[in-house]
Parts: sequence; C-alpha cells; structure tokens
Amino acid sequence: MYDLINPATGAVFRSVEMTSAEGVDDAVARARAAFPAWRDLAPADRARLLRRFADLVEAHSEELARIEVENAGHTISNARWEAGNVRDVLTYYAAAPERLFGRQIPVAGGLDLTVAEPLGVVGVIVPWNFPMPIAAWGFAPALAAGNTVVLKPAETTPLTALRLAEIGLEAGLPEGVLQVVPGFGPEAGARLVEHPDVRKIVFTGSSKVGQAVMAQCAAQVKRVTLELGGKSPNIVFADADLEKAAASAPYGVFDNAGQDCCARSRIYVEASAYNEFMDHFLNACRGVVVGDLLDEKTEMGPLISAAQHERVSGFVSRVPAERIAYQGEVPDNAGFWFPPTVVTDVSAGDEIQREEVFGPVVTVTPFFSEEQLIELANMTRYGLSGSIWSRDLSRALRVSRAVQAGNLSVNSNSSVRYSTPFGGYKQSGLGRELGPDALAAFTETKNIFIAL
Ligand code: TXE
Repeated sequence: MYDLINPATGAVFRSVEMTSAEGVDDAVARARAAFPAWRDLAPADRARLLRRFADLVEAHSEELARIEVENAGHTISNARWEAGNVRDVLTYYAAAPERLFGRQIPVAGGLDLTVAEPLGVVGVIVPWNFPMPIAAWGFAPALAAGNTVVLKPAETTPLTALRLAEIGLEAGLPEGVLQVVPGFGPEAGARLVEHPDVRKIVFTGSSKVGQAVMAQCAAQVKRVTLELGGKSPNIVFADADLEKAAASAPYGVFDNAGQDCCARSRIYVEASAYNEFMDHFLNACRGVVVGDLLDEKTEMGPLISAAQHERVSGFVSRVPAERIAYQGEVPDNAGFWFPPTVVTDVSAGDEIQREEVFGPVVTVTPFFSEEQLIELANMTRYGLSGSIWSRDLSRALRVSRAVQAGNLSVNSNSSVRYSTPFGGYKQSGLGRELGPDALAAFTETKNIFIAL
C-alpha cells in the first residue's frame, strides 16, 4: 500500500494498492484480449461510447475536481477546468473514429489505398502535475483510433485516473479497453515500457526518465511520444501593452505553483521598458491569492510533495539573497507551500536560468536587441513553449518563428488547446499530443496495392 498525502496539509488521507510487474502483465494481457473487438467495433459505435464517456465526465466533474484538490493540491478553479478539459478532449476525439481517412494515390497498373490502422495496446505514463488532462490526452485519441490502453498514473496522484476508468466502464467501454494501474515508476512503469505486447508508450515526466524510456523503446523499435518539460521564455517588447503583459505574467508561471511544463519561467523584457514592466509585474505578484484551495478566488496552491518542496527550496537557496526581488507569503502549516518568488540579475548560465525548477519561481532579465533576445531565448536544451508580447505583429511573428519551441503564443500566455498540436522541440520531447496530429501518433499507415 502507498500512502497518499494531501499537499495542502501534509496529512495522509488514503492509501492505494500499488500494481506489481505481474499485475501490469495481467492488465496488458486483458488489453490485448480486448483489442480485436474494440478495433473492429463500428466507427459510429466507438464514437458513441466516447461521447457517452464525455457526458459522464461532465456529470461527475465536480466530484473529479474535488478529488484532485485533495490529491494533487490544485485550486478548485483549476481542478474544474481540468475536469472540463477531459470532457472536451473526449468530445473532440469522439469525432475521430468516423474520420480516420486513408488516401487513394494514383499509381501505374492498379489501385493504391492507404488505411490508418490502430497499433494495439498503448501504455500511457502520466506525471503528477496535471493528472487528469495528461491522462486524457493519452487515452482519448488512443481509444478513438481503436487501440486499447493501460495507463500508469504517478505514484502520488492516482485517484482521478482510477475514477475516470470507472466512469469509462459506466459509459459502456468494454472490459480491458481502458485500465489504470497505480504503481511505482521503476516497477509498474518500467514493466509497461518493456512489455513486448505494448506497441506504443506515451510518456510525460522528467527528462531523465524520458531518456531511459526512449532507450528501452528503441530496443523493440516501440513507438514513443515524449513530453519532458521546459524552461519557456516570456518575451516582452517595449511596444507591448505592458500592463496587460505584466498582469498576465504571474499566472504564466505561478499557476499550479509553477508545476507546469509550459511555465513561462524566464521573463525577458526589452531594456527600455524594464522598470515600467517591473512596477506592474511586482504589483501583480503581490495580488496572487495563495491559500484555501476550495475558495474559488484562490490562484495558487502548494507543491505536490515534500520531495518537490526540497527540490524547489534547493534551487532558491542557491540564488544569492540580493537577487531575490520578491517573495510572497504562504500558509504556515505542514503542507508543501512555497511562496511566489521573483529573481533578477541572473546570467544565462546560472542554474536558476538553466534548469526546470518546477515551482513558483521566475527570473526577469532585460534585453537590448531582437538578435540578443533570440539568442537568450534559445539558450536552453528545452523547447516547449513561449510567449511574445508586442503590438508589432510582424515582429511577433518573426520572433515566434525564430524561437525553437513547439508552442508559441503572441500576446497570451496560454499553450494548450485540445484541437491544436502540443509538444516540444529539442529535449522537451518527441511527437505531438492533441489536435489532429495525435491520431497519426496512435495509428500505422498501411499501403495496399491492387493490380488491375
Ligand atoms: O518525474 P518522473 P518526477 C520534471 C520536473 C520535476 C521532475 C521530477 O522538473 O521536478 O521532473 O519529477 C514514472 N519507467 N517533470 O520525479 O519520475 C513515474 O511513476 C517508467 C516535468 O516525479 O519522470 C510517473 O508516473 N516510468 C513533467 C512518471 O514517470 C517511470 C512532469 C513521471 O515521473 C519510471 C513531471 C521508469 N523507470 C515531472 N520512473 C512535465 N513534462 O511536465 C518513473 N516513472
């Protein structure tokens, strides 16, 4: 059994049974047995089941949100958005079974067809930062394309995934089509990755484990999608709506207490606007509401665990005190709270500017030219997201094209839309989730030539 701790209080509130490697083998065997019937189900029937699943998620959304508040320490507003995201992702992919189009390509001597076929059993490995949405980004397109799924949630946050699997059954998904196996990464997760009957792994988590997962997949030429975090820039030009950019910047990095792969944790401000931006930005930071997770007005909660608290505290303790421009306040209890923290006067090579802190910590740096900015923005091994704030649209587009990252936003800090591709350049990952691209990641293309 594994004790689950409420991050806001530090108290154990429940235990869950962890799945052994043999338990994962059993789940994969069930998923394999369920695959042919699920693959061969009429597309309209698969679509109907996914729509019913989405409707039941909607009906249970408040329950799911409250589970996430207790298990992951999310604010109730965020957790409600997350349950809504699961519903939306299911609804979006419910349209897919009837639209998995192939092609007919002109060739000599016959007729040529391409068909999209499901892979078989897909393993989805989910982290603790957004347990509900990241689970759905894996299972919804996988199921829509006709695969069956075994999903391993993070050790600390299995509850919403377990509940979603129950809701799926209630919606009519056949046994074995979507299974959740709570378990330890090196045991249950590793078994899923190395299991020869698992045809594809979707992994979201740390770079270190992601690299190991990719190496293991390579041994079997197993398909793999990786989403491994980031160190995303938030770029503010002097001609931007500075008040708007500054008001939005805290939420671009402190949301979910900074435990967001898209966190805009490096702010770059054009030097001529630096002081004005900082005035507005620090004001906005002072306004971030931290505390009671069930209060709709609360904007930031605790970190996930004592280990994450130690990690984030470690990063900040290594920053010279005079460079901490602002640190907010947090509840004084046994929960894993860490205050919103702003660091200035950093150099490109500094650890705090280089590493993914995954906590509510942001650096602010002035830049003097577009050329210098692009160099600074790209001076990272990551490339997931980024923002550009400017009223000059051609500049914003030019910089968007020059920043090496998968998801850029102009005059916005949002990265995720269920209908558009999401994923990273460089060491932020491999492949794309969401949108139409995810379907290609869960199918093989088969070409059939018919001689005439
Ligand atoms: O991640 P792990 P951790 C980053 C973030 C964070 C750091 C550490 O910087 O501070 O990683 O987090 C499973 N085979 N991100 O240690 O260990 C594990 O059980 C197969 C960014 O919690 O990578 C969990 O389900 N699976 C990130 C999942 O991998 C294994 C989100 C992620 O855990 C495994 C999370 C193994 N050998 C952390 N070992 C993002 N991209 O947003 C572990 N797991």
